[in-house]
Amino acid sequence: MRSTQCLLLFCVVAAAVPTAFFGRTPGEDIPEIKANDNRLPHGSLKDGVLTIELEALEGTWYPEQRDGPGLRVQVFAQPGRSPEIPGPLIRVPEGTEIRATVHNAIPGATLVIHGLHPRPGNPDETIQLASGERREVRFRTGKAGAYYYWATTTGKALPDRYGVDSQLNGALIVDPQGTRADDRVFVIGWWENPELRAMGGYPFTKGRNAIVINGRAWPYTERLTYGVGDSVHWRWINAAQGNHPMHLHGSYYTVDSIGDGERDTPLSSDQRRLVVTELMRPGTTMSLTWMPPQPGNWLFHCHVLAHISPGLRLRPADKEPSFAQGESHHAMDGMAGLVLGINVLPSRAPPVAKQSDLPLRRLRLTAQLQPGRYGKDPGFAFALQEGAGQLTEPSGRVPGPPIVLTRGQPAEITVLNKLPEPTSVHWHGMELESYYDGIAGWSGTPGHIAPMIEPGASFVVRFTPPRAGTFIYHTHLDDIRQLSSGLYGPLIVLEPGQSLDPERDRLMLISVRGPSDNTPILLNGDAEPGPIEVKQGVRYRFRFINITPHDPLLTVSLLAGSSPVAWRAIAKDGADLPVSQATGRPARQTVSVGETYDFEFEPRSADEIRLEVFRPARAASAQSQIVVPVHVH
Ligand SMILES: [Cu+2]
Repeated sequence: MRSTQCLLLFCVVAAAVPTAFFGRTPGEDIPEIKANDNRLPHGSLKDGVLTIELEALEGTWYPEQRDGPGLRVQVFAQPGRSPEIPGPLIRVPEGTEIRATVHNAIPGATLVIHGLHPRPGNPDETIQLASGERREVRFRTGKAGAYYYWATTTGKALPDRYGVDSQLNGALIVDPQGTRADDRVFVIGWWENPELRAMGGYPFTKGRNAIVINGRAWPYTERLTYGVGDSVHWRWINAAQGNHPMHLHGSYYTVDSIGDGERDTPLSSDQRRLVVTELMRPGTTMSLTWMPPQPGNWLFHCHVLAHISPGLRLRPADKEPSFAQGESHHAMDGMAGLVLGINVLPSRAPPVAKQSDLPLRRLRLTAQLQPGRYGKDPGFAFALQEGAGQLTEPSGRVPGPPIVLTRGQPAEITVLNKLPEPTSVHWHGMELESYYDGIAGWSGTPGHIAPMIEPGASFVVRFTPPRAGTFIYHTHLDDIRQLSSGLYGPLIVLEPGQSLDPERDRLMLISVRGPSDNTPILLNGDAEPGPIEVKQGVRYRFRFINITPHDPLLTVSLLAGSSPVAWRAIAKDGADLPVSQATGRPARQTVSVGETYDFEFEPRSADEIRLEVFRPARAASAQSQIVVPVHVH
């Protein structure tokens, strides 16, 4: 029954889309493309020489299910084997000579290959092959690091490719001499529907895209399994268009090196820092280390909601075979694209429960509905209550009220859902147990998986914040709509004995107003906020939060005239910066989606200054900035 349904759905979908991009024409013989998990290096390595053959050809790719929509794309392949996305992994020790025979087997297309050269390298050094042409290239690797090769048949630059040649990518990893690879390599790819793109300005959350990790989109991406305390090493390559702030749930990771494909720069111990979100721009790479502290199911995903929305699926969400079987599986149905699922197994030693001397804090967070707040669309808002205390004004203000907790003090937050639809709350940046992480149908351990919070129901969350800093709470269900409708707020953790001083502690939360496609950005809920009043000689802590749905390149600046004033960096994503990085610097910072940054600012003179939040335009009509006068007294 099920497979018949799938087949039927596939036929309906396949019939509705043009064959120019989708699948094979009947009778045509083009190979099926497999997903490449980048475990097995290509070629034979002998006496310091790697000999490989790379063939560029056309095939059919199934980024979702094998019986889902297929895409006709160009790829790299090992002759005689199934072509793969990403292309064959080239992985050798530093100093190896690579002898690659490349062959352009794409009919009627000129192939321009980048990246088959020593590192650090020149991005303009390319190899051009006419259709049918074959050539041998020889080069020595150069410096160890994570790199990639890529090609185009449309003459485009890497961040501009989107259609038939968007998957001509492969990883090129150069290992330091004498080391054994214990890492995994992930290549981000993005195929975008050329017909929809040609229409211009269409909301790509409603388009048909394939944004993939190693050739597959969520929930068909690989499941990774680790144990608590393992030292996990990953190399990420963004061989695609798009800015992707990559967010880890439930714990921090450390970025060990960053690169642009031609150069890979290891960070010294002084330059490394803990993050829960790190922005990857088009064409960049990063290597990271992560030690899972807690068992259970976790996610690593892009925080640009358009890149993980089910609306971008090739098979429209309403035509998806449902994963729901009795209990909710929001995690499978409700996301797509750039999401990786991780199962962490418990360690053999039982965890040592830390007792706290501090009394349990009991809070209640209520999600409420405000009909007609955004024209025909309702607004959503959070209200907060502590113990028997007053509910914060349920006036529908966004952001939600700050939840202020204390490091080391256990908190119990009852999330009560008064919306007419299910919801779920994620405690962004918080190190907690998987069950409370807020991904309905995923968070938790086998047999103990967190549900959605149904209308009228509540869900009790328990955690003890292990560090003081700036965090976020936000919905993680029907994300684009629920988030832009108002379900988010700042989550601040203070050191024991401290209280939030609204004079010195300035929350700067950036979000959007309402669920339309082209909605303005807000600073603390306001599109045109009033002046900021500060006093000379007083030390302020500015806590910046970007919880917009799709604005990964927001930049905040404190300017005097056209120049930034000075501030001191304190923390990123809730973790204090190491002393070597907690330094004074020009007051300008890109804050990507899902990042938080804390800066200390002490006004020194009564100069006229202003705070600017700059938003690179996504669409012609999107408002580009918020400018707030800062009055120094
Ligand atoms: Cu993304």
